[in-house]
Amino acid sequence: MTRKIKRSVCPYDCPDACGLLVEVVDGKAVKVSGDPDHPFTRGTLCTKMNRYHDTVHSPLRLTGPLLRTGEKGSGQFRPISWEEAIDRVAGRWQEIITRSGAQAVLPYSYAGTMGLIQRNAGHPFFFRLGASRLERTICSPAKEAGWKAVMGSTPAPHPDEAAESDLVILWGINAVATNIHFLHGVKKARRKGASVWLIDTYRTLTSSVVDQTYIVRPGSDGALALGLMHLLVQYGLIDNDFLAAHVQGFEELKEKTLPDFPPEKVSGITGLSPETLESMAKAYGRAERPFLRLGSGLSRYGNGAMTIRTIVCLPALVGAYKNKGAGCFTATNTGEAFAMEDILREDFMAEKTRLVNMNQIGWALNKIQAPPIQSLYVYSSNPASVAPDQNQVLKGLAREDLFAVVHERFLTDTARYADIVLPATSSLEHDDLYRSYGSYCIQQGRAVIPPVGESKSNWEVFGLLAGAMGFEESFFHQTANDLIDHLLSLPNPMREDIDRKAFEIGKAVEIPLPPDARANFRTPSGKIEILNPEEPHPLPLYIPPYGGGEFFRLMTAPSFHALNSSFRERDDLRRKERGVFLKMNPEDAGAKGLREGTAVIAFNQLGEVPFILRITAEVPQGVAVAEGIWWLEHSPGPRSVNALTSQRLTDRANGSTFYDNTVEVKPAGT
Ligand SMILES: Nc1nc2c(c(=O)[nH]1)N[C@H]1C(S)=C(S)[C@@H](COP(=O)(O)OP(=O)(O)OC[C@H]3O[C@@H](n4cnc5c(=O)[nH]c(N)nc54)[C@H](O)[C@@H]3O)O[C@H]1N2
Ligand SMILES: Nc1nc2c(c(=O)[nH]1)N[C@H]1C(S)=C(S)[C@@H](COP(=O)(O)OP(=O)(O)OC[C@H]3O[C@@H](n4cnc5c(=O)[nH]c(N)nc54)[C@H](O)[C@@H]3O)O[C@H]1N2
Ligand code: SF4
Ligand SMILES: [Mo]
Repeated sequence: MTRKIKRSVCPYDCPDACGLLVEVVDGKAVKVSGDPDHPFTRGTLCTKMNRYHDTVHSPLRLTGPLLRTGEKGSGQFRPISWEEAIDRVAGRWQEIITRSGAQAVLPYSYAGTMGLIQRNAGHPFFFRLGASRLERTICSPAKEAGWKAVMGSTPAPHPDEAAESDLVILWGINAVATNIHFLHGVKKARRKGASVWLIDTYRTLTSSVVDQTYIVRPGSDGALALGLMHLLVQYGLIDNDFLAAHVQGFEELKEKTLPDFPPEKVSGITGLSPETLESMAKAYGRAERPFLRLGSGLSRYGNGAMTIRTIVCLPALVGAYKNKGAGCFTATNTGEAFAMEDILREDFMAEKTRLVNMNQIGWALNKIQAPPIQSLYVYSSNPASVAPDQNQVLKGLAREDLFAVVHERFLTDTARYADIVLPATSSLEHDDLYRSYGSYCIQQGRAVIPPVGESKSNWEVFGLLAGAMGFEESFFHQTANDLIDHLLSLPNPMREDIDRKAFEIGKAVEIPLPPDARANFRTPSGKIEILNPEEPHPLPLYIPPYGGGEFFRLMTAPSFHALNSSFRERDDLRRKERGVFLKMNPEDAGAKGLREGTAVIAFNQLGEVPFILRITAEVPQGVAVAEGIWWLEHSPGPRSVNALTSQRLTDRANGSTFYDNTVEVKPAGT
């Protein structure tokens, strides 16, 4: 028996990017724990990853290629060899390309793994093929756009600075579920006397770790920020020296916008009382080091980018951006530490091809465009579950004339619609390079166990497909390790001062923040741009969200026990979650005669979805909450939450609007 402890990295789309210690016995992972030497993980993992070996060695893992034998969606397949699978894919693509051109092929991928190599392995291949391109904006591009409009490419503060703050505001983030290691610094601050607030649309798990939860109406945070700025000016709680030296456009905002946002009006929009708004403004204005941690939920609205942009202006008024332990954290820019262009290889694209927005895959698969999409290649994503407007997505995937290939670890809702399923490795079985977007850590994650069954990594599969398509560029015939070595051989100013020795032996290392980060705002004017002449609206303003015709605003929030549709293979986690629930306020349920624990249907113009009702005062009136994205096989009916979400995009950056939908609710069977 051989027993070894090896280092690895959590590959999931989570800001923490934890370091793992994996105990390997005879080529199998038997235990996974948090790396005590990882600066952000500090030895603890979330509930999902504590038993990652159960995911890696799950009996549900796909272990060989499959060919469809039943109807699309039925999940009936027969095993085939890798050779046959690759021949079939390449053969069918050659036919399609001859008949209609390569743009009839569309890749669909997102963040099943965050590793830079495996995540992006398809980009060079599909650029070289001349396929249609996917606009990958399902997560939070509107949040980035909102930050950028004010702060340009200014780096975020170090997340642990929260420990030095005297007022931490978790704004639209359920950190207990989605950013648990950030709470380390928050708890430290609280022990030293800091106040901690949560601003959300309902009381989440995170409410139990803060001093104050402020419940706002969905999509109203932009008005809240303007209302707080109005009061800061009224109370004289602004930093005039900082504004004069480092901020562009405060006077214009003060003259033209803020007078329109007195507490009474803002109360009407947000649902917070004028007295609450006044006490919030005083506490914020008087705090010495207020630290905002913004989630992405509030950016997934028709007004999402403007909401973030407006909130990002708030710390400028009190000069918080100059102080350690203060300011605003949205995400880190660690991706700039690597030559991404050498991974993506956009230069392989002979001419710019059509761009299809991934949030509108439902329309794209159904709309007859020239050339229509005739083949979809899905990897590292589960669009049948996670993409909005599930009815349209499933209708498109069910098209008999669509040649669908899905490269997956499990037989997901999407894989069930594939003509060919290819088995994917897990992160413990392939080589990669990781960077965190919630801290400044980077880390290598080389394979620690051999592939399960005949599974292959994204990188290997694209190598095989490149060979079958006759691509001769040497790029396609290197290993993932060759590419990692190449990237690490290129000098980069961000990696200059890292602890190289630790990095080379597989430990996580931190990229040091530039010493002048606080004085040097990386915007065109060199100032914080409250007024940004490049924006369609040069000054922030309040735009209402899209909403809809139904009574309840639907919050499609993350689950504590899963990550998007990942981890649904795990019986232990599903048992802990207990079911597919819709949470509603007691008054609302009472008014409709709905009872706790009964089957209900949430519906709108796009579709209907069955849930089990949970009645709870955690949810305010007029809001319904559906946490988590479930596989259909575990759902009470034939559709899951995204049958209720629309393909509409955000105000900037073409992002998703998962939170900007309304529903009605009725008892099941009526
Ligand atoms: N356990 C778990 N962890 C995850 C994920 C998961 O599904 N489960 N998903 C991962 C991914 S892909 C991402 S992008 C991140 C997601 O993380 P983020 O989107 O950054 O934030 P969340 O923690 O999901 O919190 C979103 C919160 O926003 C709230 N919210 C919605 N609308 C509004 C609004 O108008 N105003 C305010 N103030 N709040 C609002 C929701 O109720 C929810 O609590 O987490 C990652 N980590
Ligand atoms: N209702 C609702 N819908 C949402 C959201 C929401 O908050 N509410 N959040 C949205 C957000 S923020 C995001 S980011 C998206 C996420 O959407 P996705 O990125 O699609 O996320 P997952 O559901 O985790 O699916 C990832 C899949 O990749 C597979 N996978 C993992 N590693 C590999 C690999 O190395 N190779 C291959 N080929 N496959 C692999 C996994 O098995 C898994 O099935 O979902 C969005 N959808
Ligand atoms: S907290 Fe996030 S990064 Fe850490 S183990 Fe859990 S999912 Fe992975
Ligand atoms: Mo995301």
